Amino acid sequence: MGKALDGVRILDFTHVQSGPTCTQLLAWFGADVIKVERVGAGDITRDQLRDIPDADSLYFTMLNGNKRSVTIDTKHAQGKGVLERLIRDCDVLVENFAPGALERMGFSWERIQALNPRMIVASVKGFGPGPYEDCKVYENVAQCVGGAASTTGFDDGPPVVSGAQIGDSGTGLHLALGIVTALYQRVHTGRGQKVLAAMQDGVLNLCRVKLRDQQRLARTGVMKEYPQYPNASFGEAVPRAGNASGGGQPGWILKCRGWETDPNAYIYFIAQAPVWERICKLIGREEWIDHPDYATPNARLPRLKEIFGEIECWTMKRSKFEAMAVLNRYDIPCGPILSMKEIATDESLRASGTIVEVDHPVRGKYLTVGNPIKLSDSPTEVMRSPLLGEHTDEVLAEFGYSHDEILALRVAGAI
Ligand code: CAO
Repeated sequence: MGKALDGVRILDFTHVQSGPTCTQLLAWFGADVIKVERVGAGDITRDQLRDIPDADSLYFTMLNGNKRSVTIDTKHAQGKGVLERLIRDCDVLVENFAPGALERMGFSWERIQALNPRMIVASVKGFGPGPYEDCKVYENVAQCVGGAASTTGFDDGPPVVSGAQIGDSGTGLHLALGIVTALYQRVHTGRGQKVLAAMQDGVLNLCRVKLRDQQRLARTGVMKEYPQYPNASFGEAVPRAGNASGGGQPGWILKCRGWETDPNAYIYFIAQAPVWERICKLIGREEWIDHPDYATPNARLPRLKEIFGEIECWTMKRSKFEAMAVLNRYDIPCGPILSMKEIATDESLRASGTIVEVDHPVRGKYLTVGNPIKLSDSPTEVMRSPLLGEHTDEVLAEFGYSHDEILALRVAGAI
């Protein structure tokens, strides 16, 4: 079966996490992703957080599957020549260098356009245009400047960053969508364009419910689904909401059996209005079904702490999986807190291809997260990450270089 992006050639200048997430997705959809790396060194993550000496790190291998690796010294005159040839015949150039690095290499938008007017140039940067556009940015910086950190954590503690890499991988996802959209527009216009995904913007996009809340707070001075209500005061900015649900149905994390020793013996419980009666029956509080203090969602808002306390008395008598099984029987939305250990061995995630084991010639078998987006006509086959420069000769030959020319480039230190 063919792949959705068959025939799309991507010149991949990305490194670390945000850009590689994007190009790995495009590779899973069938694009030919040619990762350009520094001669002798490669993507810095190849040797960051190593667990096996001399083997590419999991940081690298889990973000660069299904790609080909070529090494080119883009500051070498002959290396630049090779790049020009690649630019002429590729569809997309993706990069997440520090601001200005691509221009310093000699590849401004104008220069790339002159070489290939159909080329789409896609970039991740920390910030969009403005006072910080020249700044380097990493994941947690993006979480802080995009509104996530100030709204995550508990009211009596400092701002907290999430384990979900919404700054890096989240922005990579945004960029991938921008690229396929630009490819689609090119079908009609025949022209390439610039695609920019700024990490601050990407995080803010994922935090838009908090900007919603900022405006509600400014208008009404209170947000009744927040744990601060009714016993604590609100300030001028959206506070940290602990584990409160970000939507219209109240939720909280509740202890389950074993919580004293197991840090993940908890379940997320949503007191969804349509199943309120079932919740009351299940926990043995039938009198709440019609009681005016509990019968309606609005009446319950000032009593959420008490209500979740009562529900917790029920969940604490069960393991998180037992609670999940019973609650689902009653159509009550909930989710056990799964540890990474549990996720790594989850059979259904393996069966669906969301967790995949691949074999690497140096490190052996490793687990990776497969394509979370499933296309019925474009199935993903997750493949291992390339070794540094593994495909330099192969790719250069495809772009018309003879064996002798490749040898000469190598001797000159350009590849
Ligand atoms: N051959 C020769 N030189 C190369 C090369 C190649 N194949 N590939 C890269 N380089 C050079 C670049 O040209 C650049 O040189 P100059 O600074 O002299 O122009 C140099 O390598 C370093 O690039 P960089 O500035 O992007 O890398 P850094 O480690 O200093 O910064 C990062 C890393 C991530 C902070 C920065 O790239 C950045 O802010 N990127 C945009 C935001 C982003 O994506 N952040 C997420 C990263 S994941 O947490």
